[in-house]
Amino acid sequence: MSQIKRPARPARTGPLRATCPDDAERILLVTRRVEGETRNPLALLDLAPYIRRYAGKHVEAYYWEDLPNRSYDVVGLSILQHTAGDDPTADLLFLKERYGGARIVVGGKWVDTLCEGEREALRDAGIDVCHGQGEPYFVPDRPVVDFDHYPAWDLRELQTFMGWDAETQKLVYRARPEVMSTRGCPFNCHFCHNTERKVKFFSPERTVDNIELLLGQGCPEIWFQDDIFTLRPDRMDAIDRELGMRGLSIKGACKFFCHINYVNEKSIETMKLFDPKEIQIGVESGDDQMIRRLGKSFSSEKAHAAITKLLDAGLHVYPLFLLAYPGETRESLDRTLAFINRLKPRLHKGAWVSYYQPCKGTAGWSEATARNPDFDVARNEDITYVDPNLTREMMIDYRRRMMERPAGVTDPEWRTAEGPSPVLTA
Ligand code: B12
Ligand code: SF4
Repeated sequence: MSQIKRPARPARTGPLRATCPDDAERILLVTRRVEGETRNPLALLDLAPYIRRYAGKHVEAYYWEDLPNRSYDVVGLSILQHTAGDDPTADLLFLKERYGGARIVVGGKWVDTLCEGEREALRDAGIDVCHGQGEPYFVPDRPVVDFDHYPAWDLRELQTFMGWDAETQKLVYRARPEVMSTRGCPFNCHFCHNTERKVKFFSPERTVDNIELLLGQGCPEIWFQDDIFTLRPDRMDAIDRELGMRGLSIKGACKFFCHINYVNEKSIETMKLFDPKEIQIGVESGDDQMIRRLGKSFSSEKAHAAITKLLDAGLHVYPLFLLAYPGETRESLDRTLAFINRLKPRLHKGAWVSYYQPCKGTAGWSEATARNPDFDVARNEDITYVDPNLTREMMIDYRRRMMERPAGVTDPEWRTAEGPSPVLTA
């Protein structure tokens, strides 16, 4: 066992659901927590109770820094995306050594970005490779994932995922606000490695079970991570009704994403039911040609009109932009800056601007490789890719101006390019 002293849990607890016999196969699921990460590891929170319910196995889930000293039959590593500091292959070989005798398996979006040759090399090293959904890997007699009866998260996972508190410099127990009410996305943005085109909905009951669990753990707000949360107002309605029936409210204490193409009277009416603190909406660029290059199916005028409708309805919008995708020019950056400046007086905390990170397996990656192959993987606040049309200095300067707080605005929620994360020097 790790020597770490566990801080006390919050008093209110959520339900513990799945159980399994003592002699069941033992599975350990682990994932690295990116430095400074403050998010729920969704894949492991989903997989653990699913395996318990449908395969009756004993499952434990931990962050990498907290690996237990026990023996397991299977050890699974989940990787969403590896950052410059990690080496997934070295991690897998380390697990193989540390848990000698256990079957080692790797899964997660990172695996989906590998080519077949790279996956084969891992298999040759004695590692099982799960490409795609993990549920059928662990529960092979249920090859189609049962989304209708998908079990809700289990409190025990949340309790083993400890977090580092920068202020107190201590490990703390802290549930994060993220949930997902769907899987998959029907869109084809050229910067996104979307491997699940078909949208599958979890039941409203399961979504609300997860919300109840997080609220019970003291989460002050709920953040729906689905890019297409507003795709089906009837599903949002059903979640709202289920919350009401249980006497729960996340009104004024939730955030979600919305898509420009799904802003209409019905969806706005439903969004208002939730009284969201914030609606994030991916615009990505204010330049029509760049919007097309990015694979989005709307114009800048349509985006402006959609955001205006949301603001007119009294909703708080936080638009998201992606800077320096291949083909970006000073002129397209100027159009994006003008787009943001036009909206800025009505935005409660400005706009969020990410630097483009080429992701393997996407159209953007192929373009970026052809134009300037010298890039790495990192957080979207770091510059790794610089298009030949641009310089680092230009990118830093445009991002600063796009995120600048107007004179007189004192709202601490307004996030500028300088904070709270450190800015990379050119
Ligand atoms: C929601 C989302 C987020 C959410 C939550 C992510 C999460 N923890 O799942 C937030 C906003 C936090 C987020 C952040 C980031 N994201 Co994101 N995100 C998405 C999105 C839209 C959906 C992901 C999803 O469906 N999650 C649900 C879980 C359950 O699915 P899953 O992780 O794939 O897990 C399944 C399988 O992979 C498998 N599996 C997973 N682990 C394991 C382990 C084992 C052992 C086995 C057998 C199987 C297995 O089984 C799971 C269940 O079927 C995708 C885009 C898309 N449409 O796919 C991008 C995406 C995953 N994100 C991406 C990136 C780059 C990021 C960031 C790094 C952005 C950044 N630069 O800062 C951060 C990383 C944060 C982190 N370290 O976790 C990339 C990943 C790139 C890649 N490797 O392909 C994607 C594909 C988008 C893109 N840019 O192309 N993201
Ligand atoms: S960026 Fe969002 S909307 Fe576009 S394909 Fe990816 S998940 Fe879907």
